[in-house]
Amino acid sequence: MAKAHSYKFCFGPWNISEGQDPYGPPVRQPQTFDWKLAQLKKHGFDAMMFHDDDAVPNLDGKSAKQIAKEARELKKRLDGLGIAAEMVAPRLWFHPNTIDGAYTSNDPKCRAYAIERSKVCIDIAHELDTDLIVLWLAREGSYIRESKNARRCVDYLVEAFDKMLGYDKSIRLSIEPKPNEPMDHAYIPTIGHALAIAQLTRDPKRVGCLIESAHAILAGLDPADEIDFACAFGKLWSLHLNDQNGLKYDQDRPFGCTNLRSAFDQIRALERNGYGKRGEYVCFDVHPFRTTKEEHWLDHLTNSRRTFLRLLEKVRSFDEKSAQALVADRNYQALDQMVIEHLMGK
Ligand code: XUL
Ligand code: MN
Repeated sequence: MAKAHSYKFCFGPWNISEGQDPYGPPVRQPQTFDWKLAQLKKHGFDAMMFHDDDAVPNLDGKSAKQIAKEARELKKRLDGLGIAAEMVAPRLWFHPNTIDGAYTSNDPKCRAYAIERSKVCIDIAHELDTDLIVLWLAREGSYIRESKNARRCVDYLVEAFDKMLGYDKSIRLSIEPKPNEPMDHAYIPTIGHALAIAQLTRDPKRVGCLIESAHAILAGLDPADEIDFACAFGKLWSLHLNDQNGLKYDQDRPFGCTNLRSAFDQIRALERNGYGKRGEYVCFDVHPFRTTKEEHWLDHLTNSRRTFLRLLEKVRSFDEKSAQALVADRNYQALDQMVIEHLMGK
């Protein structure tokens, strides 16, 4: 294991959500952005992650000058509170121009919109002093295979990434794969796909990835193995820890909620790769259960952080020497029970 280090934590304004789902309206009154910011530091978090329009609301109707001014004002407020901006992500799934995809839309005008919007996102990131652009490619996929040419869509994606990399030589793109939802199938469903497409771009060194536990599980993969795989390439630049109960809609459950052992294994993978030592954050992309009352509105975040820190102790106190002796003896039955006993405690 690498030498012990401490972790920095992060969440996004959308993680204090109001409880709407496809079948029902919000059940909590929206909180102000200022309130969300104030909670962050108070509860042991260090950074906030942003969609471009979390940072500058309604940006499609605003001039470049106005956007820069609002982003600079936000940066001042963040500085005043001692909060860093971890990343900025272009929201490429809301506007009418993104109905049939953004970078991979069949309509050239819509593809051009997506690229322009991504450049605005980069400008905002610049003002907020982060070089990390996260790309959750929400609508880059299809509902039916015949509607798009998947081969051409790879070219469109590379073209869009190249335009962003060329627009600002200091940014890094961190692709957040997800296999489905809202699409039937996404074109970049796993970390393997993200790192493969990075190689086709003009500057592969500046294209990495972000792993979300729930997204890996939805792809039928083990999040801990995905972490090790990305780290083997030095490409894990951000992380959305949460949990997911099987192959359903994206649940964004609190970290460790469904599978404590998997959460333990994810932290073990982070530890052995020294994740966080180069300034990377542990972000929790979690949502409250719809039943959550307003007075308990932050519990899914504070509990995820608490579970992470408790499991980190478990990882660091795991008897590696005995575990390795069992591995050498190929006694995985005993190793399995050893992990279970360790997690249960005495
Ligand atoms: C969607 C998701 C997003 C991204 C940021 O499933 O995880 O919230 O993390 O755009
Ligand atoms: Mn996410």
